[in-house]
Amino acid sequence: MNKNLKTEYRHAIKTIALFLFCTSCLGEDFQNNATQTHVVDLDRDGHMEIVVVDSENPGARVAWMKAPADPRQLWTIYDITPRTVDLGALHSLVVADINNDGNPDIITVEMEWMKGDKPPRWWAFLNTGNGQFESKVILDANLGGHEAEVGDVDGDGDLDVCAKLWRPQKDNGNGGSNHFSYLENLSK
Ligand SMILES: [Ca+2]
Ligand SMILES: [Ca+2]
Ligand SMILES: [Ca+2]
Ligand SMILES: [Ca+2]
Repeated sequence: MNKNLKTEYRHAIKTIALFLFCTSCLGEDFQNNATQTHVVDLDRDGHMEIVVVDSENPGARVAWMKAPADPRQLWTIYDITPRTVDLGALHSLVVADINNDGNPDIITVEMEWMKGDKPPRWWAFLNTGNGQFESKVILDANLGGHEAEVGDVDGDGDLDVCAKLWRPQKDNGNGGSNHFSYLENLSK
């Protein structure tokens, strides 16, 4: 792991006008079955794996799946959900190397709308190699997110994290208002 890694992020919040789609027009079946996936060589063995998070499901999980020698046979699933928490819905999945050590990491964000055991948190699962991950909360401010993205927003060479939300909750960390949140990666 990069010795210079700092997992702290600087948080900036802006209240912006967000247009929210009518959830009822999508139907409950869509919401309950939605899942986020990403295909990537997670363990850097030259073969692709699949990362998956539940979306609008209570008790959402984070996991990755590895193919057997014959990928037409059953794959093995490795659950990396932190054991001591009950996560809220996870409608965000980004796989990117956020600590610049060459291993792809996993970023996800709990939603405000369907909470877990605590107010929504932003999570990084740092890939320490050999299919192992170190879970870290990178924001714990009662602010949820939906469809998070990463990018080098400030142009300093490390990946920052941004997310808007699906719909605000009246008790959220922004006084119940909509928000767009930007986490500045302090690795560099
Ligand atoms: Ca692989
Ligand atoms: Ca990494
Ligand atoms: Ca940056
Ligand atoms: Ca930075």
